[in-house]
Order: sequence, then structure tokens, then C-alpha cells
Amino acid sequence: KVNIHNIQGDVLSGLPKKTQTFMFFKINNGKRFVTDLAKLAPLIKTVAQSLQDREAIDKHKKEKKPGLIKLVGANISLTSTGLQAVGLSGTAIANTSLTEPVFQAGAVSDAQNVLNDPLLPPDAPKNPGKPDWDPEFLDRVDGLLLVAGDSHKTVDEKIKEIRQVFPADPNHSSITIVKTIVGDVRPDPEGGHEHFGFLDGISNPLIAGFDKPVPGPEPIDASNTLTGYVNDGDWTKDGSFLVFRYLFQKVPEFNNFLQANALKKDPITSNDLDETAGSDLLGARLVGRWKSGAPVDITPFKDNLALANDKNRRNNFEFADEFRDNNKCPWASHIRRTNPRADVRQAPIAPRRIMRRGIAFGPEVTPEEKTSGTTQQGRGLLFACYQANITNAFQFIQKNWSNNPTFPFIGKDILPGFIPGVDPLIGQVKGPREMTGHDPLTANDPDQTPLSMETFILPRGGAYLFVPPIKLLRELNKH
Ligand code: N7H
Repeated sequence: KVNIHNIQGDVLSGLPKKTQTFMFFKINNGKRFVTDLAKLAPLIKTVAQSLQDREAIDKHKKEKKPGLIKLVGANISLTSTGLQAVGLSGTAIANTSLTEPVFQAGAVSDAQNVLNDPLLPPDAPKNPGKPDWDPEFLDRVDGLLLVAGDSHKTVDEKIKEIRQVFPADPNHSSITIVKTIVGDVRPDPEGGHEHFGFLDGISNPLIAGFDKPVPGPEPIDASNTLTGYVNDGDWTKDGSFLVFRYLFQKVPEFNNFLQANALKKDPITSNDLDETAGSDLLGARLVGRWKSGAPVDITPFKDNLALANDKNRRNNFEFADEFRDNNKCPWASHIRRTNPRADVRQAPIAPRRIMRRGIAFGPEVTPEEKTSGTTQQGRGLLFACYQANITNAFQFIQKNWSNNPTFPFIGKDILPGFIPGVDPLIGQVKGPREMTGHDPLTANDPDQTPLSMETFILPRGGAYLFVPPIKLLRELNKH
């Protein structure tokens, strides 16, 4: 059983949100910050409180009351430099989860050396050779305050409360906010859909003993999401690691690409597909789900809204039919890459699972953008995910699965000579961005022409953060 009073709310239940403000900060005075953290602790929403919020929302919906109830929650997390500023480095963190080298080295180093983020040229006037990110993320970032709620007004009120602990004037505050980003759930009918139009937030790991079981992947042990469950006496117990990625999406370009490469024939009837049907089928095969959320492993060639809306069926698949090939769902597709289910049955998958808590940002595509087919305003996903160890989870997914053209390894036995290619959404490679298996008519042909893809998702920032348990926020001054 997990201690729901000691875990920050976004980690397990997720803070309910229509909007979320991310405030990245630097610590000006470590000692004073430690004292301030104890003052901040009562303003931090726990899992127990988030669960109450969710119950209140359910009740409100059941009673068919209009509007949204006023709800807001704040969480805080620290990067490795932030932990250093409060004395949590060296021997102070020996034998705890915090020694993880990838976390210690930080997000910039990982993006540059491991994840293949696009880099600034070697002769760039500023930050040469560093990831091509917004400069604030290349500079020191010590922590993140996030505030999620039903409206900008409620969130701004909570930020005012937080500002009593951390006043805006840096001479009177232990921190300075260096970057603020606001995410917003898209307006209806696109609520819950990310900017490419696909329903998001369907598949997250269920925690054994915490979440209500739903048909689908086996629940995982809490130790895969929460820190401190492996070593006895680890005071990081009930913490977690947060990976944040500031991901811009090129929506008109993505839509044009789907149209230009629209699939031509219905694989069942052999009838010609019109452009819309052909591009929808291609999109579904790149993601592994239709825009509705229905998984192509269950409904490969035609969307199915009843399936998409059925929580007991829409995540209940394994990519494990008798062939296990690219016919129904390409090996490269985004959801098969990021959670390969039975494709990796030989190794434990639980340590790779991430708790995703992203939110969209930026405006809807404008008519001008649609006509010109080019992005003029920034939009995308404020990607956020929680895990007990970044190396085993987020980094592993991005590096060993999404970026790796020869994954899954079972492919070698099933279709010798076949190269699956990279995750069409987030795969980052130095060479050509290609995938195979996109067209059902040639899905398993080792000699097919690969689909050559532009980059549709561009990282512009990121941070690796530790989300302390509530007890540690209160008692850090004793450490
Ligand atoms: Fe992905 N998208 O909208 O197209 N993602 N993702 N993701 N993603 C998923 O099943 C998307 C990103 C995962 O358990 C869905 O809930 C976009 C990163 C994982 O079956 C959709 C971006 C990473 C899953 C998208 C983006 C992941 C998943 C289906 C960036 C990690 C669950 C909805 C802008 C490295 C897989 C659902 C499972 C699902 C999209 C980024 C990972 C629609 C637009 C960076 C683990």
C-alpha cells in the first residue's frame, strides 16, 4: 500500500486540470529556500487530496451540474543542481535513488549526448553544440513549481498564495522564476486530444493496490513509479522523478504529410480510399490508435467509436496475435514503440512504464496556417512523465525503443531482413527518418520502400526533476 498522504498529487492520481502553469526557477539562497519549503508544504497537493478532487468532479458530473468546480493544486520538484543548493549531494545522498547518473547529469546533457535532440551549430554565437532549446533551459534550472486547475483565474489565485512564500522581488525571495509556460486543454470538441488530433491520456500504468483494475496491461508495482522502495531506510521513499520535455508540434505540416502520403486502397475490400480515409488510416498506423483513441491492434482498418469509448476494451491488447507482425499495427508506430507490450515479453517491462501527465499548449491552428501549410504559432505538448528511475524508463523508451530503427528485436525472427525504422512521432536519429509497415498492402515486405518522414515534433527545452515526498519538504532543514 502506498502512503497517499506523503506523495505529491500529480505523481499518482494526477492533478485534475484544464490548465497548468509551469514555473521553472533558480534558487538564490539555499538555506532560506529550505525554510521556505516547510512553509510551502501545506500548499502542495497530495495524492489523497487529488483523489478527493476527483471524487468531487465525478459527483458534479453525475448530478449533471453545469460548469466546472473550482479546483487547483500545486506541486514542486528539484533538479540535481537544485538538490545541490539545499545540501543534497555527495555523501548526503549516498545509497539513495538520487545518485542516478542520468538524473545527476541533467536534461541538457542527456538531450545532447543520448537523445539526439537537434543541436545548435558549432559556430553558433551562443551555446554552440548545445541542444537547440530556448536559452532558459540551457542555463541553470533548479526546480519547477507547477500549478494545475480548472481555470486561469483559480491557478493565478494559487500562484498569488505561493508568491507569499516566494515574493516576485528576488531580493526578498529565495528563488527567481526563470521561465513560465502555460498549458491548456484544447477547446471542445478537441478536449483531451493533443494537437495532431489524437485522443491522449488513455494508457497509463495501473499501480497494484492503488488503481482500480481495468482490462489491459498487468498492473505494476509502485516501486516502478516511486523512489525509495528498493533500499530499506531510503528517505526518498514516496518521491518520484519527473521528466519534462517542451515539445513543439508542426500540425499543418503533419496534416499535409498525411494527405500527401495517404494510403490508396482499403486492405480488406481492395476498394480505392478517398484522400481523407487514406490519410486517416495512415495517421492511425503512425500512432497505433485512431484519432478517436481506438487501437489499431484491435480495429486495424476502420475506426470504431464504440471501442474508443469503452474503457474496458480500448487498452486491452498486446500486439500478440498469431503473426505478431506489422499487419494490424506497425512495429514503428508510436504506441507500439513506447509500450511494446508482448513484443518484449522476455524482459520485465514494468521498470520502463511511465506515468504520463502532459498537457497541450498553444493556440488552435489558424485558417492562415491551414492554407499556407506552415506553422506560424508555437503549439505542442508540455510532456511530463513520472518514474522511479529515468535511465530505466523515459530515457530507455526514447533511446532504445523510439530512436532505434531495428526495434523490436523479435522482428528478426518473425521477418528476417525487415527494418522497422523509427517512431514516426518522436524518433530522433542522425540519419534518415524512415519507417516501414505503414501501408497494410506491403506491411511485411522486407523490400518495401520505406516511408520517409520530416520531423514533426521539435524539442525546445526540458528538465529532469526529483519530486520530494511531502515529509521531506517539511523536514529538509533536519537533513
Ligand atoms: Fe506519446 N500523440 O498524440 O500522437 N502518445 N506522444 N510520448 N506515448 C500516446 O495511449 C504523443 C511522447 C508514450 O501504453 C498516444 O494514452 C505526442 C514522448 C507512451 O500504449 C498518443 C507527443 C514519450 C504512451 C501520443 C508524444 C511518449 C504514449 C496514445 C509529443 C516518451 C502510452 C494515447 C508531442 C518518450 C503507450 C494513449 C501505451 C501514447 C502522442 C510524446 C510515450 C496519441 C503528440 C516524448 C508510453
